[in-house]
Amino acid sequence: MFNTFSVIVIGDSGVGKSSIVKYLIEGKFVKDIPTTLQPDLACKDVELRNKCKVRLQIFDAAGQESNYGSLTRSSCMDKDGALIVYNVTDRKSFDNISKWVEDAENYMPAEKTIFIVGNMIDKEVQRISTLEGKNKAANLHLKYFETSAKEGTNIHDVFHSLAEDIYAMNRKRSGYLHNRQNDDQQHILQPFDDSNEVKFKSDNECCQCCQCC
Ligand SMILES: Nc1nc2c(ncn2[C@@H]2O[C@H](COP(=O)(O)OP(=O)(O)OP(=O)(O)O)[C@@H](O)[C@H]2O)c(=O)[nH]1
Ligand SMILES: [Mg+2]
Repeated sequence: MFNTFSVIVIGDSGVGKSSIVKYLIEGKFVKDIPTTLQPDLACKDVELRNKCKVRLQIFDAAGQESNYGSLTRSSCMDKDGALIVYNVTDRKSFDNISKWVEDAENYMPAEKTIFIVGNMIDKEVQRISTLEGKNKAANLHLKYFETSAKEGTNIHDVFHSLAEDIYAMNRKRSGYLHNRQNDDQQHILQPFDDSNEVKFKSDNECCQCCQCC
């Protein structure tokens, strides 16, 4: 049995959300992706440091439709994690990060993992500095990553780290629930499955829930 983590990629339109997800799935930069009008679902299996395998269900949100304020409770309520993406050469998308975080805080479950991602670091134009990005993320108490979907920089790392942190968060919660369960002598929740025995049947094993694998 796999642990499946559901994550959402949000941020202003055009910051590269779909390109990041495409690179993760296809291993290459796909040019001229049309703007996302309906949220897309992709799936990626990730092996954690402890060899446990988890499945990421990745919702690539439509930046245009889900402009901050219109991200809905239903699109966020069951998510374990979120990547909030901005374009390092677009100040407006950077300024809007706090609004996306506010939406995520409002609509996602209390237990969640959110990363800030500055994308398009390959661009050779004046950009928002790494320090400024890091400071903003630190003020929001969130981890910060920089990526290039064009060159593939840090794309796998960011999803891998997200999976690791969600896993750690779930283990912590599971431990807490176990303690409560012992105290209360009643069943509260199935323990989180952290078995190292979990293995893929094949590299291409599919979740049957998306178009991508
Ligand atoms: N140079 C460069 N261009 C990028 C990068 N990521 C995306 N792009 C380009 O930026 C444009 C927008 O990328 P998308 O992936 O469609 O952006 P999006 O955030 O999904 O946009 P919406 O679907 O409208 O919300 C496209 O022309 C991409 O080719 C990157 O890392 N570097
Ligand atoms: Mg898109």
